[in-house]
Amino acid sequence: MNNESLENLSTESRLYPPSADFVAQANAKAEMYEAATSDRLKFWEQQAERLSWHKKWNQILDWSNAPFAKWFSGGELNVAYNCVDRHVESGHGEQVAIYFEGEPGDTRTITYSQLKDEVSKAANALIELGIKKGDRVAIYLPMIPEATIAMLACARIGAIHSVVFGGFSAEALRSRIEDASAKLVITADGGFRKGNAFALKPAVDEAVQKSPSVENVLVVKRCGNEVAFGEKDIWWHDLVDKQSTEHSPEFFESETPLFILYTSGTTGKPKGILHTSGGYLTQAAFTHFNVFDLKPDKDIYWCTADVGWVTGHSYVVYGPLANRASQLIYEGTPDTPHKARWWELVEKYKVSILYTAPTAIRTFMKWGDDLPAQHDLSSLRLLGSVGEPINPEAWIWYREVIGSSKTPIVDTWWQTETGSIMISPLPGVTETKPGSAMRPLPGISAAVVNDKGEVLGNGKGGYLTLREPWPSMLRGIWGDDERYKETYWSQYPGIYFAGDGAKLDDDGAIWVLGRVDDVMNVSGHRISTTEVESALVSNPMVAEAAVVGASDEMTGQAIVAFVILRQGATEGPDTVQELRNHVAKEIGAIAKPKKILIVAEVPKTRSGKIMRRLLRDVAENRTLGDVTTLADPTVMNLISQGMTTGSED
Ligand code: 7RM
Repeated sequence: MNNESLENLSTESRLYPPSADFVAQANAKAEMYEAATSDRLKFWEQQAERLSWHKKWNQILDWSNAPFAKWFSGGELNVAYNCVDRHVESGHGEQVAIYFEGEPGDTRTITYSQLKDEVSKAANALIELGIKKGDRVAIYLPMIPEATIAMLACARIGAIHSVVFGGFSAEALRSRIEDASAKLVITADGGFRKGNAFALKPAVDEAVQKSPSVENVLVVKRCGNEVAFGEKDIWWHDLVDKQSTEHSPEFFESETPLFILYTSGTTGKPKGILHTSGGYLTQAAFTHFNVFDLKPDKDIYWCTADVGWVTGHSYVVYGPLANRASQLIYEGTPDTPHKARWWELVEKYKVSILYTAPTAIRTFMKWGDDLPAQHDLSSLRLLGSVGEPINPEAWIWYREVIGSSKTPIVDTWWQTETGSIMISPLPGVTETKPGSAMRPLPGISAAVVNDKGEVLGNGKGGYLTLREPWPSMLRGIWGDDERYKETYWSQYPGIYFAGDGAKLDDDGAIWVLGRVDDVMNVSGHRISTTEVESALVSNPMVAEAAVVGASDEMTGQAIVAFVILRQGATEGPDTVQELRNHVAKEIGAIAKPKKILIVAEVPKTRSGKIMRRLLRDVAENRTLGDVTTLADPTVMNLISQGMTTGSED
């Protein structure tokens, strides 16, 4: 690795202090930073107390077997009890936990008391199928309430869930079932997406045929599409509906595994990221309460992530339910039946907190301001972003067009591995800069370092590291302790390396620049793809940009940009030249893209992250690498065709 600090950085001087009104009511207080600095473990111990424990812990943190942490060991709790039963016991059984809206427009409203009944019945059903503490259950479902219910039912009986995103293939499902030796698969006949029923069961049938560990398949009827039924298959309604609503939760030791979530690694084999109970729930609940400023009696919260991603685990299921949120779950895509569906939902449910990804924000920017303008979005009081660096211009658009120029924006940096948000503004406390995740949360110790691991000061760029264990950290990679140590702890011994590049500005605010392999080297200058993308998006014609470094004989790497124009902007003879000059003006001549292609789409993973690897293949005229994880594999054909006609000078 080369740590030469990032040069020619663009500067962002706009500042957004919290409003006096927001400060007056905010959950988070500035004193939290001092409290956590003066006694970090005591701070986390206090956060653990927001949960209900059956037995108190003996030790806050046991790091004697680093990098395998134990948090709150000796303590006992039930995660599902914390997310459901205790709210009913405290008199909130009639509060709505989930407002469900299916893509076709069907709706369900589930109160905490009903959720308790459903989770108890599902837990009893799992027991009837012979599922015991420690068994692995694969969940392959659309975004319907049963996804949440199935996860909580596993948690309730101490089984470990492994949610596999419903958009993944039979082979992706099979390899995950095999790696975890799952005994049960919970799925549905299908789900609704883009106006149609898409079948899930055939992929499960194919995967299960080659998975000897699977004893049963529990099938939710969602779409009513025709499905083949074999001897392992059982309808959810046949088994779950007849169960008793009574189930007494058992209490499990704090380090009891809660879930495995697979994430792609540098090799082909996905990594099963392992999370456990007490520490995970503590930090998920703490961050959800403070970063989203949740007021359980007033807010309608909506996190648009699928439960197939970690964001869906921590901020659709565990964090919000532990905090007794009322939340919206929407099954479908944002453009069905029309491109204002999300804004219609915000108006209909009076959503007050919205948490989504930059890719969605940039898509809405491209679709134009008139769609959100058709709806009353005045219920929104806080907006969040996650998944990728958010370009300053997209941040400003989000705040002005969606947030009526009033709402705070929390740009939250974290990973599947970190389990919960790590770096983010605290609304009501932090003065934010558009595009920066700002500072580590109280209790979190992060630093930007050079390749020797030396901590860098303000104004410098390097690698993002986490210096101290945190409660919701991964406890390892399922079945592969060596890979865990090698992947995260070998770059800088004793310190967690996140794999992201970051810079500190002159005030010490953190700007996450994306994965380190997304940093280009042009004539010896390290330039981040994110910064060039943000410069492009700051031009009013541009909705989205994806930038890669292509090998170049003269300069080592040359900058190639793929640009999507905003609705209404048309490409003129000078557009490409104008955009190149614009980048030179924003960042410096060194960052001027050698080549710019105007395209209709860029390749993205199903969770919305740009796949620069494929764009590099195109830019370097190579045959395309693996496209199986792309949300839409056809976009690559269009881009490759454009490459041969694209302009260059
Ligand atoms: C939550 C999630 C993790 C990677 C991470 C970063 C990137 C996520 C931000 C971000 C800049 C952000 N988990 N990332 N959030 N980059 N600013 N606010 O996305 O495991 O799927 O991905 O995502 O590169 O390492 S994840």
